[in-house]
Amino acid sequence: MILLINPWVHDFAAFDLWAKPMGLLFLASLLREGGCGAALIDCLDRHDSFTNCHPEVMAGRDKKFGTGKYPRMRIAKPEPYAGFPRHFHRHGIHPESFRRKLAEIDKPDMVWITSVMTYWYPGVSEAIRMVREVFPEVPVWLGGIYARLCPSHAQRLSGADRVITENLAGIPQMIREQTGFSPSNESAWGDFCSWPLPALDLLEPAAGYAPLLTGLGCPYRCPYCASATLQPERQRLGFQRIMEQIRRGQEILGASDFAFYDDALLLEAEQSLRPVLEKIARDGPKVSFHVPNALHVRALSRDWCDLLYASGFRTIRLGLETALDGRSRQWGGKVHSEMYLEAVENLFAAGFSKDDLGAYLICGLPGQAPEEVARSIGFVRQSGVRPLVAEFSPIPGTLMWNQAAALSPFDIEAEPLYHNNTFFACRRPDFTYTDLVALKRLAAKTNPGEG
Ligand code: B12
Ligand code: SF4
Repeated sequence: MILLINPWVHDFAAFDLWAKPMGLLFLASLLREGGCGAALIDCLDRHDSFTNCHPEVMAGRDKKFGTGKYPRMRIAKPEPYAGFPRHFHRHGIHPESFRRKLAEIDKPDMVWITSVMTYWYPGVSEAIRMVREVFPEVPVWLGGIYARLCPSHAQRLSGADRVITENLAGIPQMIREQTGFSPSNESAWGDFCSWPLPALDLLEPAAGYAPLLTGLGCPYRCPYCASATLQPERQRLGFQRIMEQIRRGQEILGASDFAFYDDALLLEAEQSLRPVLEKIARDGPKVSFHVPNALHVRALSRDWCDLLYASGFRTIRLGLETALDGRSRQWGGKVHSEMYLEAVENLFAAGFSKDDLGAYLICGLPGQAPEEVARSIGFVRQSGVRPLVAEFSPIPGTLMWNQAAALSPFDIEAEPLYHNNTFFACRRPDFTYTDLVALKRLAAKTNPGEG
């Protein structure tokens, strides 16, 4: 049996914006299909009763559409954040609850830990330390986004026996070498379209929502994004697989809210997502879809917007990044302002209200001036949409990484904590942390249409 662990988030702030450990859920289903048992401990379970009753914990709280606040405990700030004027927290279950869950489980043959943001590595190391206390001889493997973007840091500091950076195709062979057990479904591992459905039954049933992934990769190469490094190949599921994911989310979790994790949900979706949404718009089921990761604005033609509305999309985020067309071209040209205005018109005409919509604007990129962001905020507000400022966070392996490293007064190459968007490591004399805070306030200040 392999024990899968979704570790804590150590951060200034974290909110469960439909965040589930999708990678681990797919791995669990691959393992089971191949004949190997799998169990999950989710340190980010918001409804853990031991945790929410514990006097040291600020309890979690449910919010709209299945989202919510994680339970959290104030912890000491890591040294690189000394002097940064924010409190620091461990988000997720109480460590004692984690220890109890480990103690209740039969000794696994291996422990697999995932990782998401690079700057969340302290939660990963803490989980590995505690696993070692309970199962000192069990091999611990670490995979996921931090492991792939910062492999040498993870090898040195995570405490894992092995850091996995390889494509899943090679994992069955590694399992065989480690345990002597051969998964019977070896050929499925390397092909996303052959993966079994994610093991939603391992999530706590009160989750309230289900994650959906209909495709991997993105055809664009925006210089600040790691999509191409993490998922170099484009693959899309067909009608049947997507419908099954939705049906199982309803059956297993009782979910009526679904969040898409795709990097490029609406691109090349004519033969995959479109027929699914057409069927749902026509015959049900009545569900709500949310897209916390931005949609590609260029895909939002009138008929796509009508379809999104009719099939139950409720939270739409648009990837605008900047309203300055020159800048946009420089950053890969995924959208321009006229295209954006047309998309917004289509969304409103389809029936969406301003409460459903938000447009991401990236803030603080190398070379960008605060006035550019302020202008973009004004432009988005004028269009009737809520501007959402996303602080630039430098990501290893991206086209902009070297520029960010040269610009930042902090050692972002040696210390992943500096990749934290809240910390804003690329602050500089002509784009200060105070500028960033002021821009965030400006974006939050007035309601759409009032600016
Ligand atoms: C969905 C998503 C979100 C969701 C939630 C994600 C979550 N689960 O918590 C939401 C919308 C909330 C989100 C928010 C943000 N995100 Co985000 N997000 C993603 C996205 C698109 C997909 C992640 C995912 O679930 N993939 C699908 C699963 C199947 O893949 P996976 O987890 O990698 O797992 C696979 C392998 O890694 C492997 N694996 C995983 N674990 C293990 C373990 C073992 C042992 C093994 C063998 C294998 C293995 O197997 C899996 C199957 O192949 C990625 C981009 C990407 N393409 O990865 C960005 C990404 C992770 N996000 C990123 C960023 C910057 C953010 C934000 C900071 C944006 C912002 N400025 O606001 C916020 C921060 C959120 C916060 N503070 O709470 C960056 C990461 C930056 C970093 N420094 O690490 C990414 C990489 C995008 C980018 N810009 O390049 N995000
Ligand atoms: S379009 Fe979005 S997912 Fe694709 S590379 Fe650009 S930021 Fe990343």
